[in-house]
Amino acid sequence: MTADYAPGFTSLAAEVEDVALPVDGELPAWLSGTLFRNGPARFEAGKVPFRHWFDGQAMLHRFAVGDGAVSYTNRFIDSATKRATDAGRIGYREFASDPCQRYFSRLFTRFRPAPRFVPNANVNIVPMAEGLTALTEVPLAASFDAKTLATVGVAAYTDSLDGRVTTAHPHQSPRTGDLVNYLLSFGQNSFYQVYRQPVTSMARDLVARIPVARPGYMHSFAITENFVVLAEFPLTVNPLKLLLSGKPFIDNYRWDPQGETRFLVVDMRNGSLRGDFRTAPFFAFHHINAFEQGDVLVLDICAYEDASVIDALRLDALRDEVAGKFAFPTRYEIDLDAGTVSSRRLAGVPLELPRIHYGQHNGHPYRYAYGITGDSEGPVVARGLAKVDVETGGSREWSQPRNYPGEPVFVPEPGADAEDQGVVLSVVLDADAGTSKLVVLDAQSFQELASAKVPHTIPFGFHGLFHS
Ligand code: QVM
Ligand code: CO
Repeated sequence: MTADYAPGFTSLAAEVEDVALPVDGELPAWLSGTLFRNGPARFEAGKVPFRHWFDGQAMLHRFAVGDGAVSYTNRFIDSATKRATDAGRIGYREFASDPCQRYFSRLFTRFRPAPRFVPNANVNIVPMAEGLTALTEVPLAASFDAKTLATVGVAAYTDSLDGRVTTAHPHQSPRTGDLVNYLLSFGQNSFYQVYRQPVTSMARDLVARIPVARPGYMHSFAITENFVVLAEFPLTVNPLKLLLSGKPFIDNYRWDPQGETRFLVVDMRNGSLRGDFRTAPFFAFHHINAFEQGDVLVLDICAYEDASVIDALRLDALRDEVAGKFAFPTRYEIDLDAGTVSSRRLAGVPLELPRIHYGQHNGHPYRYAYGITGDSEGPVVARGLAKVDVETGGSREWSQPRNYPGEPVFVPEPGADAEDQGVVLSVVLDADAGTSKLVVLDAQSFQELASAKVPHTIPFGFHGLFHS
C-alpha cells in the first residue's frame, strides 16, 4: 500500500534557483524577508535505502518573500555524506543507518580524498558569527551562503571544548542574548557540558559540567531567564558502546520503562546544578517554552508516553502507514524548593514541531504555541496545523484534505501589540496537486491568507527560520 503522503518521504533530485512561484490569495504587504528551511531530501544511496526519516541527505530551501511575491531556491548541502550517496553508498554512520552493508566497498574508504568533513546537517538553521549555519546533532555546523544556499564549509569553533553529541536546537539566552546549548563529552567519564556562545563569536564558553554515567538522548532543552533545564528521559546510552559498537547512533540507546525522567536544572549565573528533579518516564523531542514563576519552573513540552515514536519514524513504518502515537503539549512544573514535579496536559490537540513568538516570549510567560497536529494514534505524519492557547487550553486548527504541513514558523507583524499578531508560514505537501506549497496563515484567526506553489514536492523537513 502506498500512503498518499509517500512523496513526502521520496527523494527529490531537482535543485532550482530563484524561481518565481505563482501566488494564490494575498500576501500581507508588510511581510518581507526570507524563510529558510532544512530537512532530508534523499532517502537512499544508489540502491541502498536509508532506514529512518532523520537519515535523509540535507537539503536547504529558501523562500524570499516581498512585494506580494515569492521566489524559491533549493540546494543540497555539499557534505562528505552527500558525496558518498552520490557515489551510491552510505558513507558514514547516520542516525539509524550505517555504512556496514554488503554494498559497501572498502576501496571507496581507502581512496576517498580527505573530506573537509561537513556533516549531514539536516535538522535546523541558526545564525552564528560565521553566518547562517545548518545544524545536526554532531557538533559541526555547516555554513552556507544565504543567497545561493551553496555550502561554504564547516563553521569551525575556535575553542577547545570536547564533545561528540549536541543539539540542533541552541537557544538564545533571554538574559544575555548568547547562544546556549549543551555538548556531551563521553568516554570513561561522560559529561553534559552546558555552554554559551556570544553571537559574534565562534568560541564556546563552558558554563556547567555535569557528570553522567548513562547519557540520555535529548533533542532539545529548556531555557529561562536564569536556568537551563535538561530533560533527561530514560532513553540512555552506554557511552563506550556509542563509541565502539559501530552501530547507527540511535540503535545504541535503550528505553527503560521502569526508569525516571530527570530534570537537571543548571543555574546559568554561576554554573551550579540547582538540582536534579525526578518524575515518571516520558519522551520528547521538543520543548515548547519555559519560564520562572517565583520558585517554580514551568516547562512546556511536546510529550510522548515513551520513545516508540523513534521507530514509528522509520521510513518503512511511515510508508506502510504503521500506527504510532503523537505528542501532546504538556506542562511540567518543578518546585525548586519543595523538589516536586507535577504535570498536566495543556490541550486536547496533538502537537509537534512547536514554535512560539520566540523573539518576545522565549523564556518568559506566553500564551500561544503553534505546531503540526495529527491523529493521536496513526502514522506519525502531520495532517494539519494547530494553534494552542496554553492559558485556556483552547485551540484552532487548519487542515485541508490530503494536505501535509511542515513546521509552522510564526512571523510577527512589525509594531504588533498582540502576541499572535502576524502570520504563520508552513511548507505543505499537497498530495492532489503532486507538489508542495508555501502556506501563509493569519496567526490570529488561523485562516489561510495565501499560498505559493512550488514546482516540485519538497520532502518533509524539520526546522528553519525567518529572516526579515
Ligand atoms: C555517530 C554520531 C547522528 O528531528 C530530527 C532529528 C534529527 C536527528 C538527527 C539527524 C541526528 C543525527 C545523529 C548522525 C549521530 C552521529 C554521533 C553523534 C556520535 C559519534 O560518536 C557516532 C557518528 C554515530
Ligand atoms: Co527538532
